[in-house]
Amino acid sequence: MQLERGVILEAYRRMALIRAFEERVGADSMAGLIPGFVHLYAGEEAAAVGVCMNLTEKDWIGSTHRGHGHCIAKTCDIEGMMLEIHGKAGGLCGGKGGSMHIADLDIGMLGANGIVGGGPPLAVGAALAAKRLGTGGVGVAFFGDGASNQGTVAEALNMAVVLKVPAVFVLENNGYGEFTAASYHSNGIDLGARAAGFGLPVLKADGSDYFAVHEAAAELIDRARTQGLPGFLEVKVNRWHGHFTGDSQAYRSQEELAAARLADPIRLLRERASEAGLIEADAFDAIDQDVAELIERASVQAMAAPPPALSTLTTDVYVSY
Ligand SMILES: Cc1ncc(C[n+]2csc(CCOP(=O)(O)OP(=O)(O)O)c2C)c(N)n1
Ligand SMILES: [Mg+2]
Repeated sequence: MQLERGVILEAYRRMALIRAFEERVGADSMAGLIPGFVHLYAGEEAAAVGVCMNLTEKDWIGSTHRGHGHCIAKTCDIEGMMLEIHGKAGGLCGGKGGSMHIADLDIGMLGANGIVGGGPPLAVGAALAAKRLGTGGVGVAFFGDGASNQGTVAEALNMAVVLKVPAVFVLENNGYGEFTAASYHSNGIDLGARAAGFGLPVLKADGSDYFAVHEAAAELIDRARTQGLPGFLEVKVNRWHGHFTGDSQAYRSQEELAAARLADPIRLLRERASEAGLIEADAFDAIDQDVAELIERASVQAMAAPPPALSTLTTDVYVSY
């Protein structure tokens, strides 16, 4: 572990923010206070943060329907996200997108995405733009094991290799596509091997281990940035909640759910940093306190905020270039 104290604290802050955000949004969704579907990212925090701590605002990410964690890891504004999820004016997309369509192009967040497998082609496009414009930026796509069966993903992997663009594909393998286990939907095969078949270098990391994800992602992102070449990272993660809030997960055993909770990426980061004598408990506790206050404020504010004005109904429908 060679990371600096400040980097680890920032990683912890982003992971703690994701966890608290998701627990609050989950509770509010179950109470019927949030319109539309909500897919929670809790348990997978080290994946988004381990990757995004290697990125800057000139880099782009494409996300998924389970996108809140990616947004927070890429430093989207928390209050703007909460307003957006509640469908309120002042939300990051004017309150018209909701949970699955949070985007912030100013900081390289191309958007959560209701289209499974929609992120990888966007990231290839962003990587191609970065190459042509010479920005030094990288395009990163997050997608799931279920998405890896989509043709769009295969096409994106192939195009990234053929066009030699700085794209990094991050497969978040949580073992399920909705309610169907990967053992059935992909016959349990090694999904990273598919990417190797397209000629991409493939790394794998334990998605509960922030340090492992950060290190593997750093290698691929650095290669993309300096050599302009694509790479593929598979992280094994645990989905703590159901596919969406309200899914009772009757198709998973109690033992499996308990094991998923044991591999808590936030607790593991804390323990590793404490054992290494790098960070004392007080510093983590202070972050937890800040995070709790921010999430409470954002949630209360979002619930009290007005919806978008009727006069804006037909704006934001098409992009003006
Ligand atoms: C093109 C498309 N097909 C199907 C769906 C319905 N759908 C939503 S999420 C999902 C499963 C995605 O599984 P995975 O990619 O593993 O992501 P996870 O939910 O596990 O994060 C499906 C099939 C969709 N949204 N878009
Ligand atoms: Mg999945």
